[in-house]
Amino acid sequence: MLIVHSPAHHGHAYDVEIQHGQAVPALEVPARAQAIHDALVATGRHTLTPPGTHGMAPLEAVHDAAMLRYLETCWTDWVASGRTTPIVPETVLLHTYRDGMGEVREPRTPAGRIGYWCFDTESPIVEGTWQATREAADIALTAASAVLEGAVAAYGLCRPPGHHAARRMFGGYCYVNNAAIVAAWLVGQGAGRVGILDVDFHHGNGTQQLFWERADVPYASLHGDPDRVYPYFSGHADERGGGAGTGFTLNVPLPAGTSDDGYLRELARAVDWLDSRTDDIIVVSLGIDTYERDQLGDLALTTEGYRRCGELVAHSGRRLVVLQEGGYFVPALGDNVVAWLDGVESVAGAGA
Ligand code: Q9C
Ligand code: ZN
Repeated sequence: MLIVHSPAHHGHAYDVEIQHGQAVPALEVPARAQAIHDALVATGRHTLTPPGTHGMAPLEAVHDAAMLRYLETCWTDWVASGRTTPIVPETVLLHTYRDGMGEVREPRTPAGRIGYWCFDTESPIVEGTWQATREAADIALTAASAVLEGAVAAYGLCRPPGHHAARRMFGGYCYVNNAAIVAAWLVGQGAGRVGILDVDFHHGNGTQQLFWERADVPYASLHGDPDRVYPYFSGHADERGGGAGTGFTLNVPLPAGTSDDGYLRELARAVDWLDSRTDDIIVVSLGIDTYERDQLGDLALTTEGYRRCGELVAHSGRRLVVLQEGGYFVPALGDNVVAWLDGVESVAGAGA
């Protein structure tokens, strides 16, 4: 299978993140993508390629131009304001902040601006964040181009991940939404209705928001129940889309401890749902944080389970753009991604 990757993600690195008010060792680390890369190379069965450049237009099609400008320039402004530590918000804008007081304005100072755009304390920005973010989007678009040009499947080793980034808000280790950028771009290229299957442990709030009112990009997500886990505010089963997109969002919240058989049953339902609303291509937001040993998730998938997942998704007969999202138990990440893609190839053929 074609694997698109870039070393640019190594520049997006910081030591700690703030979880529940505590500084803890960063979980979204370069070693994640390195481990996946090394495992894919070790199979000797995949073709690795660097991303091509696609410019800003595909990003601007889904994100607010002012947010993209912020991401591009914030590190320089932060350093000019005398700070050198990773950018993490002190204040975060709540929707209730200006109740009865009119519109909010984007703050002018770097310390104020971050809390206008970023919704949590776990997504630091450092010097190399923008370059890594740009290249992750280019990785996703390069994988999508290959599929558009005829490949049955391609995998983008995106880091940072993307599915928590919304039109004008980012967080959850995500800065721009790689899967959404690709789906919108594919629609624009004439691919018809493009489905998104999100199997990261966390609900893809950003992706859901971006396509909430669209019938041409159906969105299906399996995730830990937001009544229990991050991102808390979205991903309930009664969220089904709005306006022209009513009925084109499917949320499947899962109980803690869900293991391979239970997960695969729900996955089969979600793939059928998506299949009947998609013309040709499915974009997969592949999170491996559903793994039994993942410290952010509480589901219990196994490496063999991931192989079965890949197989089941490939049985849809849809062409697949598979993009990396989360997954934090580094020692098993490589094996698990290899297993998922093996599952795809066992159905779609080794040339997939
Ligand atoms: N103590 C992705 O997997 N933080 N993002 C949970 C629990 C979740 C994860 C904190 C961070 C988002 C792409
Ligand atoms: Zn996740």
